[in-house]
Amino acid sequence: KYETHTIKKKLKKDLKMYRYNHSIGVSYTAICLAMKYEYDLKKAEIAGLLHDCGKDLSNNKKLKLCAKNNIDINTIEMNWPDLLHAKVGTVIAQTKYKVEDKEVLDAIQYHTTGRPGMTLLDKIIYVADYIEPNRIQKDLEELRPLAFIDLDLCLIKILKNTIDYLEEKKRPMDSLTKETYDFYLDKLK
Ligand code: DGI
Ligand code: FE
Ligand code: FE
Ligand code: FE
Repeated sequence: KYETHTIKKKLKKDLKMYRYNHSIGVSYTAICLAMKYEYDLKKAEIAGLLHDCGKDLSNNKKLKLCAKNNIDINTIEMNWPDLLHAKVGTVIAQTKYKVEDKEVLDAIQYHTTGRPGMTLLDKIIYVADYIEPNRIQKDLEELRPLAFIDLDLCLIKILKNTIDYLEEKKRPMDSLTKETYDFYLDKLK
């Protein structure tokens, strides 16, 4: 297992500078949410740092890495390989960053689509990814404080924004994105 300063040093070489800065932002935001919701700070920090560790590989390399590691690729991912950076991230987190913790690996795997029945760490990383300080969307004034008041409500609002965005851009939707939204909307009622 690596110390976080070692992880950061390696990560800086794997990512473009802006994405490295984003990852640091997600990491500290995840730590803050872990403080509020009483989760393991170290695990939140590591998941935040590594959630996008597979993102700056070429799409070709992403597809190859999945093939080599027997990772299922659905049709949406085949047509939109950027979605694969989450699954690819779990492979790199295990091989290069020596992460073994299942909760950390799951949080990386589901950080883009979410999943029904998300763990607390899944939610922390999903939300931190969207609200971290380097992000500039206009809905953040509402969502940043909300994350520290009602994590599930914040999660649903981010899912809704994401789905609206995908529809507007006519991008293919992964079934998990929709299933996650339906699952949490149902829980809200
Ligand atoms: O990697 P980041 O940019 O930090 O964040 P992310 O991994 O959460 O990716 C966000 C992007 O992923 C955003 O532009 C919306 C997109 N996305 C989320 N769910 C889906 C999706 N894109 C497609 N095509 N289909 C989805 O279901
Ligand atoms: Fe990502
Ligand atoms: Fe996200
Ligand atoms: Fe991210």
